[in-house]
Amino acid sequence: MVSPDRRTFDFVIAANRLPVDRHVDNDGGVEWRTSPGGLVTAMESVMHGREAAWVGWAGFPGEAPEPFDDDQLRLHPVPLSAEELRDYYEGFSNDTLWPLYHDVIVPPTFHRSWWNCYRKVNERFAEAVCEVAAEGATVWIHDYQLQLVPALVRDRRPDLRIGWFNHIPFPPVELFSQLPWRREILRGLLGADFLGFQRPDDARNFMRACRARLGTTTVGDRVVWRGADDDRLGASPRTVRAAAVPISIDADGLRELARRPEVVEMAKEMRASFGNPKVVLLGVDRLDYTKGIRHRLQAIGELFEDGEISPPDVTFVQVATPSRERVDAYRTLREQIEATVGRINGDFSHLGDIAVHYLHQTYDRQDMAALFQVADVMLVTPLRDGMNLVAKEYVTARHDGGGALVLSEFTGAAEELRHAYLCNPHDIAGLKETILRAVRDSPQEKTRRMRALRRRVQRNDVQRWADDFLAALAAAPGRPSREEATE
Ligand code: GDG
Repeated sequence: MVSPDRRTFDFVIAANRLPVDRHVDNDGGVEWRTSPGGLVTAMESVMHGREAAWVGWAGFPGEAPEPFDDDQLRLHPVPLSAEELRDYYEGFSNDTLWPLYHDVIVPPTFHRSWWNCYRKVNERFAEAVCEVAAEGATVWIHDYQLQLVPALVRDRRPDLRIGWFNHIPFPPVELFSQLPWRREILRGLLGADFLGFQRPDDARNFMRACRARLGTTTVGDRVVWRGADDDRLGASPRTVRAAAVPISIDADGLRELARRPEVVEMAKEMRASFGNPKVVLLGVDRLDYTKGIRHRLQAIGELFEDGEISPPDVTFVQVATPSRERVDAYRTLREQIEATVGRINGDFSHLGDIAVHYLHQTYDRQDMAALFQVADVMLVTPLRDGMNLVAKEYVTARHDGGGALVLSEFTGAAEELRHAYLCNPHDIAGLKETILRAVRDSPQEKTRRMRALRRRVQRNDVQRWADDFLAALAAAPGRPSREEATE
């Protein structure tokens, strides 16, 4: 009999984090709880009824726990030391790749020691994947932290079908080319059979980078890849398909939650706690420089200054979830935002009437569903965002048909949510006008827009995303056609 720890699986997911969090109670008892998040929900639906393994970091540094089972899912922890966490995760992933892939909003930091650590950790993930993958298994790798894993897995296990999905944008080649290890990253990704991106432009950027930096041929949405160094006389060519598969949310689950009487009641209480204003404007973001919170506050501050809006009639609520607090750029951003909120409130709040409610906290799902229902106008104004799930959650949670969505053109979501009030967050005058339009348009106009938006998200939900990705992976050609091979 195969010992439970040596079992292998036909379906393997690899992501930086496992989908569970460890909780230690006062007596030292350990409990693993499913972490709330779209990826977990999406994967739950595709794993339904089949045994699968998930490879990822368990969320704390040092030795990793032994692999364990959570229902049908085998969880396979990958250890990261405190130094690796600093260099691979906070360093190379979040201070090199993240700013580089988000239009260089802040300058990326390049350190050779971070890169070496990224490579080493990617190898460890690849080994873990190979250990749990059965012969011919399907492997789905997630995100920018694991871009070398596809090729590292293929080298060891050519029998596997390998897919990778990028949750963040893929930058234009002019920016990508700044990366000292650009060729290694492209080769890493080309180990996959199928590469999924949020937008068609992201897939096109990737293919342009392959042409410019590796000299590969591309035919339609396929890259013809002849292996390391692109030696055209060498290894037999493979075809890698790169296409857009936009991620979405569990729309049914959220609608059901938002409709619960206790959530509807909670929304009423929240509105009362803000002083029952006529208009609540809302922002919900991880506290990240990509999300455009500073630009948004600039626009809101000016609208208060111009007298176009004022408390107690209008109030702005900003939830800024704590994020990456050990990275310098995030600490600086927090200080800037909190200084700006303080200044606006100093100038425009009155006793009992707050201009900006700033909440640097994490809320549970119910609270979020209630908060969305309180928002008359939702402000989603990132400078760059792979997709932005908050926009899709908002239109779904407003089951009463009310509300209005102001959405940045620089989000993946703007590709689909064309009925939102679209804006360019760099254009502060334009942003102010768009916010006012969303506040003042007729209820009929707003209802018309929200209905179209809700329908769109309902149709293209997270289940559809996962199904589309896996169908594309299963159909990926692997070998080029004769014409492609001779191009
Ligand atoms: C990356 C890409 C892409 C936020 N605060 C709380 C909370 N949230 C939830 C939101 C939403 C999620 O976190 C954030 O998702 P986003 O899509 O907005 O942004 P990123 O975290 O940057 O995610 C992004 C995404 O991956 C998926 O591919 O869309 O472009 O950057 O679900 O609701 N949830 C709870 N409490 C909070 O305080 N419960």
